[in-house]
Amino acid sequence: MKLDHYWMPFTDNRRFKAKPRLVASAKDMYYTTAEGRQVLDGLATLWCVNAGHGRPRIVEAIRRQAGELDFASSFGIGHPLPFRLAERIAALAPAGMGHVFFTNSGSEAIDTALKIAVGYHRLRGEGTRTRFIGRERSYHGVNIGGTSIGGVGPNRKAYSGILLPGVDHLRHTHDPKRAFTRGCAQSGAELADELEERIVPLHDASNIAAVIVDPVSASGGVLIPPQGYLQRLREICTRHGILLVFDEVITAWGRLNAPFAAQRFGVEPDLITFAKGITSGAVPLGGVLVKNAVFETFMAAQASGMEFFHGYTYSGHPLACAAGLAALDTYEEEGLFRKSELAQHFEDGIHSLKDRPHVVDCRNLGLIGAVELAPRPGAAGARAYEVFEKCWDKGVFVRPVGEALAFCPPLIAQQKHLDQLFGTVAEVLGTID
Ligand code: PXG
Ligand code: PLP
Repeated sequence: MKLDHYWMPFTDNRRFKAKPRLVASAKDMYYTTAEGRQVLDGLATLWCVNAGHGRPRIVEAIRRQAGELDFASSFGIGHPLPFRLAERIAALAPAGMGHVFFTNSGSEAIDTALKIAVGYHRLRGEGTRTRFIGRERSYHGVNIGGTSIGGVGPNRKAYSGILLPGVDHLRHTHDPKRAFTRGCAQSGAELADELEERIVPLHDASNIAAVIVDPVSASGGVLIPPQGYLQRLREICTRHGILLVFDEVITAWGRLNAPFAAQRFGVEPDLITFAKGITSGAVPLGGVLVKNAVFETFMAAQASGMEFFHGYTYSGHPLACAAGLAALDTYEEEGLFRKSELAQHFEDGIHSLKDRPHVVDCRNLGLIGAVELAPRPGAAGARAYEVFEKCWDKGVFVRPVGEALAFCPPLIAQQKHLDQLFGTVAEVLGTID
Protein backbone atom coordinates (compact mmCIF):
# COMPACT_ATOMS: atom_id res chain seq x y z
CA MET A 1 0.00 0.00 0.00
CA LYS A 2 1.37 3.41 -1.00
CA LEU A 3 0.98 6.06 1.68
CA ASP A 4 1.72 8.91 -0.65
CA HIS A 5 -1.71 9.83 -1.94
CA TYR A 6 -3.58 10.37 1.29
CA TRP A 7 -2.89 13.88 2.60
CA MET A 8 -3.51 13.32 6.29
CA PRO A 9 -5.27 15.98 8.36
CA PHE A 10 -3.46 17.79 11.22
CA THR A 11 -0.47 15.48 10.74
CA ASP A 12 3.24 15.81 10.02
CA ASN A 13 2.77 13.69 6.88
CA ARG A 14 6.47 13.03 6.24
CA ARG A 15 7.14 12.01 9.82
CA PHE A 16 4.11 9.71 9.87
CA LYS A 17 4.89 8.10 6.53
CA ALA A 18 8.50 7.47 7.59
CA LYS A 19 7.18 5.50 10.60
CA PRO A 20 3.46 4.79 10.16
CA ARG A 21 1.18 4.00 13.06
CA LEU A 22 -1.64 2.10 11.39
CA VAL A 23 -4.67 0.71 13.18
CA ALA A 24 -6.38 -2.38 11.72
CA SER A 25 -9.33 -2.88 14.07
CA ALA A 26 -10.67 -1.86 17.46
CA LYS A 27 -12.79 -3.35 20.22
CA ASP A 28 -13.90 -1.75 23.47
CA MET A 29 -10.82 -0.02 24.99
CA TYR A 30 -8.21 -1.28 22.52
CA TYR A 31 -7.00 -0.89 18.97
CA THR A 32 -5.25 -3.72 17.20
CA THR A 33 -2.48 -2.29 15.04
CA ALA A 34 -1.56 -3.46 11.55
CA GLU A 35 1.28 -5.49 13.15
CA GLY A 36 -1.20 -7.11 15.53
CA ARG A 37 -0.28 -5.21 18.70
CA GLN A 38 -2.91 -4.10 21.24
CA VAL A 39 -2.95 -0.36 21.98
CA LEU A 40 -5.08 1.14 24.75
CA ASP A 41 -7.17 4.07 23.50
CA GLY A 42 -6.48 6.78 26.09
CA LEU A 43 -8.17 9.57 24.10
CA ALA A 44 -11.45 7.98 22.99
CA THR A 45 -9.61 8.19 19.63
CA LEU A 46 -10.12 11.92 19.07
CA TRP A 47 -12.26 12.72 22.12
CA CYS A 48 -15.26 10.92 20.63
CA VAL A 49 -15.53 7.17 21.23
CA ASN A 50 -17.28 7.60 24.58
CA ALA A 51 -18.94 4.15 24.55
CA GLY A 52 -15.76 2.37 23.45
CA HIS A 53 -15.09 0.70 20.11
CA GLY A 54 -17.17 -1.80 18.18
CA ARG A 55 -20.10 -1.71 20.58
CA PRO A 56 -22.70 -4.28 19.46
CA ARG A 57 -25.81 -2.06 19.52
CA ILE A 58 -24.14 0.66 17.49
CA VAL A 59 -22.55 -1.71 14.97
CA GLU A 60 -25.83 -3.56 14.49
CA ALA A 61 -27.85 -0.35 14.11
CA ILE A 62 -25.55 0.90 11.36
CA ARG A 63 -25.65 -2.44 9.53
CA ARG A 64 -29.42 -2.62 9.74
CA GLN A 65 -29.91 0.97 8.67
CA ALA A 66 -27.60 0.65 5.66
CA GLY A 67 -29.72 -2.22 4.42
CA GLU A 68 -33.04 -0.50 5.05
CA LEU A 69 -32.57 3.12 3.99
CA ASP A 70 -29.10 4.18 2.89
CA PHE A 71 -29.94 7.83 2.37
CA ALA A 72 -32.87 10.17 2.29
CA SER A 73 -32.52 13.90 2.43
CA SER A 74 -34.10 16.28 4.90
CA PHE A 75 -34.52 19.11 2.40
CA GLY A 76 -38.27 19.28 2.03
CA ILE A 77 -38.79 15.54 2.34
CA GLY A 78 -37.91 13.56 5.42
CA HIS A 79 -37.54 10.24 7.18
CA PRO A 80 -38.21 9.31 10.82
CA LEU A 81 -34.69 8.96 12.22
CA PRO A 82 -33.59 12.58 12.74
CA PHE A 83 -36.97 13.36 14.31
CA ARG A 84 -36.54 10.47 16.72
CA LEU A 85 -32.96 11.38 17.52
CA ALA A 86 -33.80 15.07 18.05
CA GLU A 87 -36.56 14.02 20.47
CA ARG A 88 -34.11 11.87 22.42
CA ILE A 89 -31.53 14.66 22.53
CA ALA A 90 -34.12 17.22 23.66
CA ALA A 91 -35.09 14.88 26.51
CA LEU A 92 -31.48 14.82 27.71
CA ALA A 93 -30.87 18.53 27.16
CA PRO A 94 -31.04 21.35 29.70
CA ALA A 95 -34.66 22.46 30.27
CA GLY A 96 -35.96 24.79 27.58
CA MET A 97 -33.57 23.60 24.85
CA GLY A 98 -35.97 21.62 22.73
CA HIS A 99 -34.77 21.96 19.13
CA VAL A 100 -31.91 20.34 17.22
CA PHE A 101 -30.33 21.27 13.88
CA PHE A 102 -28.13 18.46 12.52
CA THR A 103 -24.76 18.84 10.81
CA ASN A 104 -22.02 16.32 9.99
CA SER A 105 -19.26 17.67 12.20
CA GLY A 106 -18.39 20.03 14.99
CA SER A 107 -16.96 22.56 12.55
CA GLU A 108 -20.27 22.69 10.71
CA ALA A 109 -22.14 22.91 14.00
CA ILE A 110 -20.13 26.00 14.89
CA ASP A 111 -20.81 27.71 11.55
CA THR A 112 -24.49 26.85 11.97
CA ALA A 113 -24.57 28.32 15.48
CA LEU A 114 -23.00 31.57 14.25
CA LYS A 115 -25.69 31.88 11.58
CA ILE A 116 -28.48 31.11 14.05
CA ALA A 117 -27.15 33.79 16.42
CA VAL A 118 -26.98 36.49 13.76
CA GLY A 119 -30.33 35.44 12.28
CA TYR A 120 -31.99 35.58 15.70
CA HIS A 121 -30.87 39.13 16.41
CA ARG A 122 -31.81 40.30 12.92
CA LEU A 123 -35.31 38.89 13.28
CA ARG A 124 -35.68 40.76 16.54
CA GLY A 125 -34.74 44.02 14.87
CA GLU A 126 -31.16 44.02 16.16
CA GLY A 127 -29.41 43.52 12.84
CA THR A 128 -26.30 45.33 14.03
CA ARG A 129 -25.46 42.41 16.32
CA THR A 130 -23.01 40.63 14.03
CA ARG A 131 -19.82 40.43 16.07
CA PHE A 132 -18.59 37.27 17.76
CA ILE A 133 -16.47 36.94 20.85
CA GLY A 134 -14.30 33.83 21.11
CA ARG A 135 -11.53 33.07 23.54
CA GLU A 136 -7.80 32.47 23.38
CA ARG A 137 -6.80 28.78 23.25
CA SER A 138 -10.35 27.64 22.50
CA TYR A 139 -10.80 25.38 19.47
CA HIS A 140 -13.93 25.51 17.35
CA GLY A 141 -13.01 23.44 14.33
CA VAL A 142 -11.52 24.37 11.02
CA ASN A 143 -14.17 26.04 8.91
CA ILE A 144 -13.75 29.77 8.41
CA GLY A 145 -16.23 30.57 11.18
CA GLY A 146 -14.60 28.25 13.68
CA THR A 147 -11.07 29.28 12.70
CA SER A 148 -12.05 32.93 13.17
CA ILE A 149 -13.53 32.58 16.63
CA GLY A 150 -10.96 29.94 17.61
CA GLY A 151 -8.03 31.00 19.70
CA VAL A 152 -5.28 28.51 18.86
CA GLY A 153 -2.63 30.69 17.20
CA PRO A 154 -1.01 28.17 14.85
CA ASN A 155 -4.41 27.19 13.43
CA ARG A 156 -5.10 30.83 12.49
CA LYS A 157 -1.70 32.06 11.40
CA ALA A 158 -1.74 31.22 7.67
CA TYR A 159 -5.32 32.43 7.17
CA SER A 160 -5.19 35.69 9.06
CA GLY A 161 -6.27 37.76 6.06
CA ILE A 162 -9.33 35.67 5.23
CA LEU A 163 -10.83 35.18 8.68
CA LEU A 164 -14.17 36.76 9.60
CA PRO A 165 -14.04 40.43 10.46
CA GLY A 166 -15.69 41.55 13.66
CA VAL A 167 -14.31 38.88 15.97
CA ASP A 168 -12.61 39.58 19.29
CA HIS A 169 -11.27 37.19 21.89
CA LEU A 170 -11.46 36.93 25.65
CA ARG A 171 -8.28 35.85 27.36
CA HIS A 172 -7.97 32.18 28.25
CA THR A 173 -8.47 31.03 31.82
CA HIS A 174 -5.27 29.09 32.35
CA ASP A 175 -2.99 30.28 35.14
CA PRO A 176 0.22 28.34 35.93
CA LYS A 177 -0.05 29.64 39.50
CA ARG A 178 -2.99 27.28 39.93
CA ALA A 179 -0.99 24.23 38.79
CA PHE A 180 -1.99 20.84 40.22
CA THR A 181 -5.54 21.93 40.99
CA ARG A 182 -7.98 19.03 41.15
CA GLY A 183 -11.13 19.96 39.23
CA CYS A 184 -12.08 23.64 38.97
CA ALA A 185 -9.87 26.22 40.66
CA GLN A 186 -11.56 28.24 43.39
CA SER A 187 -10.27 31.56 42.14
CA GLY A 188 -10.45 33.01 38.66
CA ALA A 189 -14.18 33.63 38.04
CA GLU A 190 -13.29 37.34 37.68
CA LEU A 191 -11.57 36.53 34.36
CA ALA A 192 -15.08 36.64 32.88
CA ASP A 193 -15.35 40.32 33.83
CA GLU A 194 -13.15 41.18 30.86
CA LEU A 195 -16.27 40.71 28.76
CA GLU A 196 -18.05 43.54 30.55
CA GLU A 197 -15.03 45.67 31.38
CA ARG A 198 -13.14 45.57 28.08
CA ILE A 199 -15.06 43.91 25.25
CA VAL A 200 -18.54 45.40 25.67
CA PRO A 201 -17.31 48.99 26.10
CA LEU A 202 -14.99 48.58 23.10
CA HIS A 203 -17.47 47.16 20.58
CA ASP A 204 -20.79 48.10 22.22
CA ALA A 205 -23.23 45.35 23.11
CA SER A 206 -25.54 46.45 20.29
CA ASN A 207 -22.94 45.08 17.84
CA ILE A 208 -22.25 41.75 19.56
CA ALA A 209 -24.20 38.65 18.53
CA ALA A 210 -22.68 35.94 20.68
CA VAL A 211 -19.94 34.79 23.00
CA ILE A 212 -18.69 31.31 22.13
CA VAL A 213 -16.67 29.21 24.57
CA ASP A 214 -15.82 25.57 25.02
CA PRO A 215 -16.61 24.88 28.70
CA VAL A 216 -13.36 22.90 28.94
CA SER A 217 -10.88 23.81 26.17
CA ALA A 218 -9.60 20.45 25.01
CA SER A 219 -7.27 20.70 22.05
CA GLY A 220 -6.08 24.07 23.34
CA GLY A 221 -4.42 22.12 26.16
CA VAL A 222 -7.25 20.85 28.40
CA LEU A 223 -7.99 24.05 30.31
CA ILE A 224 -10.48 23.69 33.14
CA PRO A 225 -12.65 26.77 33.89
CA PRO A 226 -12.40 28.33 37.34
CA GLN A 227 -15.42 27.90 39.61
CA GLY A 228 -18.11 30.44 38.80
CA TYR A 229 -16.47 31.65 35.56
CA LEU A 230 -19.06 30.25 33.15
CA GLN A 231 -21.87 31.43 35.41
CA ARG A 232 -20.42 34.92 35.33
CA LEU A 233 -20.16 34.88 31.52
CA ARG A 234 -23.84 33.89 31.48
CA GLU A 235 -24.82 36.79 33.72
CA ILE A 236 -22.91 39.33 31.65
CA CYS A 237 -24.31 38.00 28.36
CA THR A 238 -27.85 38.18 29.77
CA ARG A 239 -27.35 41.76 30.97
CA HIS A 240 -26.27 42.83 27.49
CA GLY A 241 -28.59 40.77 25.29
CA ILE A 242 -25.69 38.68 23.95
CA LEU A 243 -26.26 35.00 23.15
CA LEU A 244 -24.04 32.51 24.96
CA VAL A 245 -22.92 29.50 22.92
CA PHE A 246 -21.33 26.51 24.61
CA ASP A 247 -19.23 24.49 22.20
CA GLU A 248 -19.73 21.04 23.70
CA VAL A 249 -18.24 19.04 20.85
CA ILE A 250 -16.01 17.37 23.44
CA THR A 251 -17.69 18.11 26.78
CA ALA A 252 -21.09 16.58 25.95
CA TRP A 253 -22.24 12.95 26.12
CA GLY A 254 -20.96 12.01 29.55
CA ARG A 255 -17.43 13.42 29.41
CA LEU A 256 -18.14 15.53 32.51
CA ASN A 257 -20.50 13.01 34.20
CA ALA A 258 -23.60 14.63 32.70
CA PRO A 259 -25.20 14.68 29.25
CA PHE A 260 -23.91 18.23 28.75
CA ALA A 261 -21.34 20.42 30.51
CA ALA A 262 -24.11 23.03 30.84
CA GLN A 263 -25.75 20.69 33.36
CA ARG A 264 -22.53 19.89 35.17
CA PHE A 265 -21.85 23.61 35.64
CA GLY A 266 -25.49 24.57 36.19
CA VAL A 267 -25.29 27.24 33.48
CA GLU A 268 -27.88 27.71 30.75
CA PRO A 269 -26.43 28.66 27.38
CA ASP A 270 -28.64 29.74 24.45
CA LEU A 271 -27.06 27.35 21.94
CA ILE A 272 -25.01 24.20 22.40
CA THR A 273 -22.91 22.72 19.60
CA PHE A 274 -22.18 19.00 19.78
CA ALA A 275 -20.64 16.24 17.60
CA LYS A 276 -18.20 13.37 18.23
CA GLY A 277 -19.70 11.39 21.14
CA ILE A 278 -23.28 11.63 19.85
CA THR A 279 -22.50 8.54 17.75
CA SER A 280 -19.55 7.47 19.90
CA GLY A 281 -17.52 8.36 16.82
CA ALA A 282 -18.99 5.57 14.71
CA VAL A 283 -20.53 7.79 11.99
CA PRO A 284 -19.90 11.53 11.52
CA LEU A 285 -22.69 13.60 13.11
CA GLY A 286 -22.92 17.00 14.75
CA GLY A 287 -25.58 19.49 15.60
CA VAL A 288 -26.79 22.58 17.38
CA LEU A 289 -29.15 22.40 20.31
CA VAL A 290 -31.31 25.51 20.36
CA LYS A 291 -33.13 27.22 23.19
CA ASN A 292 -36.88 27.36 22.59
CA ALA A 293 -37.02 31.16 22.66
CA VAL A 294 -34.43 31.35 19.88
CA PHE A 295 -36.21 28.76 17.74
CA GLU A 296 -39.56 30.44 18.29
CA THR A 297 -38.15 33.75 17.13
CA PHE A 298 -37.43 32.17 13.75
CA MET A 299 -40.91 30.66 13.62
CA ALA A 300 -42.71 33.83 14.68
CA ALA A 301 -40.92 36.07 12.19
CA GLN A 302 -43.19 35.19 9.30
CA ALA A 303 -46.49 33.35 8.94
CA SER A 304 -45.18 30.91 6.33
CA GLY A 305 -42.15 30.17 4.17
CA MET A 306 -38.70 28.80 4.91
CA GLU A 307 -37.35 30.31 8.10
CA PHE A 308 -33.66 29.37 7.99
CA PHE A 309 -31.65 29.40 4.77
CA HIS A 310 -29.10 26.83 5.81
CA GLY A 311 -28.49 23.06 5.70
CA TYR A 312 -26.04 20.37 4.67
CA THR A 313 -26.75 17.68 2.08
CA TYR A 314 -26.22 15.11 4.80
CA SER A 315 -28.02 16.89 7.67
CA GLY A 316 -29.93 14.11 9.44
CA HIS A 317 -28.27 11.27 7.48
CA PRO A 318 -29.98 7.94 8.27
CA LEU A 319 -26.77 6.08 9.14
CA ALA A 320 -25.60 8.84 11.44
CA CYS A 321 -28.96 9.08 13.20
CA ALA A 322 -29.18 5.31 13.60
CA ALA A 323 -25.72 5.32 15.15
CA GLY A 324 -26.73 8.23 17.39
CA LEU A 325 -29.85 6.50 18.67
CA ALA A 326 -27.88 3.32 19.36
CA ALA A 327 -25.10 5.26 21.11
CA LEU A 328 -27.68 6.96 23.36
CA ASP A 329 -29.17 3.53 24.12
CA THR A 330 -25.72 2.25 25.06
CA TYR A 331 -24.95 5.27 27.25
CA GLU A 332 -28.28 4.85 29.02
CA GLU A 333 -28.13 1.07 29.48
CA GLU A 334 -24.62 1.21 30.88
CA GLY A 335 -25.04 4.37 32.96
CA LEU A 336 -22.12 6.00 31.14
CA PHE A 337 -23.19 9.56 31.97
CA ARG A 338 -22.82 8.82 35.68
CA LYS A 339 -19.25 7.68 36.04
CA SER A 340 -18.24 9.87 38.96
CA GLU A 341 -16.42 7.08 40.78
CA LEU A 342 -14.36 6.39 37.67
CA ALA A 343 -13.71 10.15 37.42
CA GLN A 344 -12.30 10.08 40.95
CA HIS A 345 -9.88 7.27 40.04
CA PHE A 346 -9.00 9.16 36.87
CA GLU A 347 -8.20 12.26 38.92
CA ASP A 348 -6.01 10.25 41.28
CA GLY A 349 -4.24 8.65 38.32
CA ILE A 350 -3.44 11.97 36.66
CA HIS A 351 -2.23 13.54 39.87
CA SER A 352 -0.05 10.49 40.60
CA LEU A 353 2.16 11.84 37.78
CA LYS A 354 2.90 15.03 39.74
CA ASP A 355 6.46 14.15 40.69
CA ARG A 356 7.52 12.53 37.43
CA PRO A 357 10.27 14.26 35.42
CA HIS A 358 9.28 17.41 33.45
CA VAL A 359 5.72 17.57 34.85
CA VAL A 360 4.69 21.15 35.68
CA ASP A 361 0.91 20.70 35.99
CA CYS A 362 -1.76 18.01 36.33
CA ARG A 363 -5.38 19.00 35.71
CA ASN A 364 -8.68 17.19 35.30
CA LEU A 365 -12.45 17.40 35.32
CA GLY A 366 -14.84 14.50 34.86
CA LEU A 367 -13.09 12.15 32.45
CA ILE A 368 -10.88 14.65 30.69
CA GLY A 369 -7.48 15.75 31.89
CA ALA A 370 -3.88 16.50 31.06
CA VAL A 371 -0.37 16.66 32.39
CA GLU A 372 1.68 19.60 31.19
CA LEU A 373 5.42 19.24 30.64
CA ALA A 374 8.07 21.94 30.82
CA PRO A 375 8.98 22.81 27.23
CA ARG A 376 12.30 21.52 25.95
CA PRO A 377 14.37 24.65 25.32
CA GLY A 378 14.15 25.67 21.67
CA ALA A 379 11.78 22.83 20.72
CA ALA A 380 8.15 23.70 21.48
CA GLY A 381 5.95 20.66 22.03
CA ALA A 382 8.80 18.19 21.44
CA ARG A 383 8.60 16.49 24.82
CA ALA A 384 4.89 15.80 24.65
CA TYR A 385 5.26 14.52 21.09
CA GLU A 386 8.06 12.18 22.10
CA VAL A 387 6.00 10.82 24.99
CA PHE A 388 3.11 10.19 22.59
CA GLU A 389 5.39 8.23 20.21
CA LYS A 390 7.01 6.20 22.97
CA CYS A 391 3.67 5.43 24.64
CA TRP A 392 2.29 4.21 21.32
CA ASP A 393 5.23 1.82 21.01
CA LYS A 394 4.45 0.59 24.53
CA GLY A 395 0.78 0.02 23.75
CA VAL A 396 -0.91 3.21 24.97
CA PHE A 397 -2.40 6.06 22.92
CA VAL A 398 -2.29 9.57 24.41
CA ARG A 399 -2.39 12.82 22.45
CA PRO A 400 0.11 15.67 22.62
CA VAL A 401 -1.62 19.07 22.71
CA GLY A 402 1.09 21.74 22.80
CA GLU A 403 3.24 20.99 25.84
CA ALA A 404 0.54 18.86 27.43
CA LEU A 405 -0.46 15.22 27.14
CA ALA A 406 -4.21 14.83 26.98
CA PHE A 407 -6.24 12.00 28.50
CA CYS A 408 -9.85 11.34 27.55
CA PRO A 409 -10.61 7.62 27.82
CA PRO A 410 -13.81 5.94 26.69
CA LEU A 411 -16.35 6.03 29.54
CA ILE A 412 -16.28 2.22 29.76
CA ALA A 413 -12.72 2.36 31.13
CA GLN A 414 -11.99 0.32 34.24
CA GLN A 415 -9.37 0.81 36.92
CA LYS A 416 -7.00 -1.60 35.15
CA HIS A 417 -7.11 0.55 32.02
CA LEU A 418 -6.36 3.71 33.99
CA ASP A 419 -3.47 1.89 35.69
CA GLN A 420 -2.07 0.90 32.31
CA LEU A 421 -2.58 4.41 30.92
CA PHE A 422 -0.93 6.37 33.71
CA GLY A 423 1.62 3.63 34.49
CA THR A 424 2.90 3.71 30.92
CA VAL A 425 3.06 7.51 30.85
CA ALA A 426 4.90 7.52 34.19
CA GLU A 427 7.46 5.05 32.84
CA VAL A 428 7.98 6.91 29.56
CA LEU A 429 8.42 10.26 31.34
CA GLY A 430 11.45 8.72 33.03
CA THR A 431 13.06 7.92 29.67
CA ILE A 432 13.03 11.30 27.90
CA ASP A 433 15.33 14.34 28.12
N1 PXG B 1 -15.31 22.35 18.68
C1 PXG B 1 -14.55 21.69 19.57
C2 PXG B 1 -14.58 22.11 21.01
C3 PXG B 1 -13.78 20.59 19.15
O1 PXG B 1 -13.01 19.93 20.02
C4 PXG B 1 -14.60 20.96 16.91
C5 PXG B 1 -15.35 22.02 17.39
C6 PXG B 1 -14.67 20.63 15.47
O2 PXG B 1 -15.29 19.40 15.26
P1 PXG B 1 -14.96 18.57 13.92
O3 PXG B 1 -15.91 17.43 14.01
O4 PXG B 1 -15.25 19.46 12.77
O5 PXG B 1 -13.50 18.15 13.99
C7 PXG B 1 -13.80 20.22 17.79
C8 PXG B 1 -13.02 19.07 17.26
C9 PXG B 1 -7.11 17.88 18.62
C10 PXG B 1 -8.35 17.89 17.77
O6 PXG B 1 -6.08 18.38 18.16
C11 PXG B 1 -9.57 18.21 18.32
C12 PXG B 1 -10.69 18.27 17.50
C13 PXG B 1 -10.58 17.98 16.15
C14 PXG B 1 -9.36 17.64 15.62
C15 PXG B 1 -8.21 17.60 16.43
O7 PXG B 1 -7.13 17.43 19.74
N2 PXG B 1 -11.88 18.68 18.05
N1 PLP C 1 -20.51 22.30 -3.64
C1 PLP C 1 -21.42 21.94 -4.57
C2 PLP C 1 -21.10 22.13 -6.03
C3 PLP C 1 -22.67 21.40 -4.15
O1 PLP C 1 -23.60 21.08 -5.06
C4 PLP C 1 -22.91 21.24 -2.75
C5 PLP C 1 -24.17 20.66 -2.29
O2 PLP C 1 -25.12 20.42 -3.02
C6 PLP C 1 -21.95 21.63 -1.84
C7 PLP C 1 -20.75 22.16 -2.31
C8 PLP C 1 -22.19 21.51 -0.35
O3 PLP C 1 -22.05 20.19 0.08
P1 PLP C 1 -22.67 19.72 1.47
O4 PLP C 1 -24.14 20.00 1.40
O5 PLP C 1 -22.35 18.25 1.54
O6 PLP C 1 -22.00 20.51 2.55
